[in-house]
Amino acid sequence: MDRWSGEVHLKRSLGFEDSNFTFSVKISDSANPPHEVTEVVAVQIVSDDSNQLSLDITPSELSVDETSATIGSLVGSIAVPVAGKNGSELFYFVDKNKEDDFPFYVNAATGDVFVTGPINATLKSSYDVEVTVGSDEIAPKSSRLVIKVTGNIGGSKPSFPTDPIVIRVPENSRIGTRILVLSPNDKSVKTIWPLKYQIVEQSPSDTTSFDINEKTGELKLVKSLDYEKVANHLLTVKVSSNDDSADFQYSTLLTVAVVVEDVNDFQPIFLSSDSAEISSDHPLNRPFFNVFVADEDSGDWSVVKYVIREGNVDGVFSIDEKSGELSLQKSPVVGRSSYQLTIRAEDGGQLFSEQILKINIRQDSSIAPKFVDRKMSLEVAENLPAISRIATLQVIA
Ligand SMILES: [Ca+2]
Ligand SMILES: [Ca+2]
Repeated sequence: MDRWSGEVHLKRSLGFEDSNFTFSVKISDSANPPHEVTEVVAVQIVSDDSNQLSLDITPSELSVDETSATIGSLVGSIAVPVAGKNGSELFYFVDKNKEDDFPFYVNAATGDVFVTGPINATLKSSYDVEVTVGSDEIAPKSSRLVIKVTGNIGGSKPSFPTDPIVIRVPENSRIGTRILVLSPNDKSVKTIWPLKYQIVEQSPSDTTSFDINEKTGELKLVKSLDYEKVANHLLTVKVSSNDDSADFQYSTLLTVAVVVEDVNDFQPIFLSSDSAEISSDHPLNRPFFNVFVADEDSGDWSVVKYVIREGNVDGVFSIDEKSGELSLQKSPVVGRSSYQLTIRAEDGGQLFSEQILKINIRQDSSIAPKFVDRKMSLEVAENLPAISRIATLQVIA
């Protein structure tokens, strides 16, 4: 204060953090003794926006390269340029609630930013967070920090084996059997890309025989297969990125063809009669009866072989192994009225059935006409024109 003019000057600059001042001023004149009066002067510090401290962090954007950064890598440092202030008094606080899975750590005292979790530019190329900056003396203020992740964007998309994926499954596979695990060719992609698997279509549509684990891609059997009913199943599987918030979305459709393999689950069933009749003078080596069976399997599992197991006294009868046609090898023993043959029909998978066939011998040498062949079935090719000859039935008079 100038003692003559009364001008009051600042000796140092004031900040927001300074408290208000009061001081007493004594005024006196030159009389002897002087007249005196003391007044209290209050100085109020008024905030001046143009001169307020800036709490914006610098830099406001950091960048990290996924190919070189590992957990613990320093991304960079943020700071607030505060004139005349010791920066170490400031603290930095990141509000992580605004950013799920924020794979970075900001040191509250130094402003150093480190990598603390997996980063992948393909999945997420930018993190945008609020950093709260303040100190014991400065009211906290939010500031925006953007961390960019650079690297191989989109370069590591999952790829899958050949489409369609064909798998062969035996029809007798148990429910719960794991028949396939869908997995990207490059296994390392799996951890970067959390994938979701869904069956979007099954054909035939009325059979929902399969179920897929949404996370693991494990395809399981949930209903019994039956080769005889449905030999081929087609599944359309949607594989997509599991994280809807990721920057880079991925989705593809895969076709899985399930080829059901036949299993020998049917034994031959006799369809022909269990009794036959033959004249005692029937010519030798001429079929007089046709044994036949049905086997609902396919291929070798349905190819049947016929044998006479028992009752063929003196080897009177023979059976054609393939056709099941019974013939006489020898004339029946004179006076014998019947034979009981045990016929076995065995398929290529060694399942079999047996039938006891009673053969009555007519001794009368009857004069009645009779068929030469007693075939029970005729084969007719489709598309044969009408009036085509399909067989000639021969009769012995
Ligand atoms: Ca069979
Ligand atoms: Ca079968």
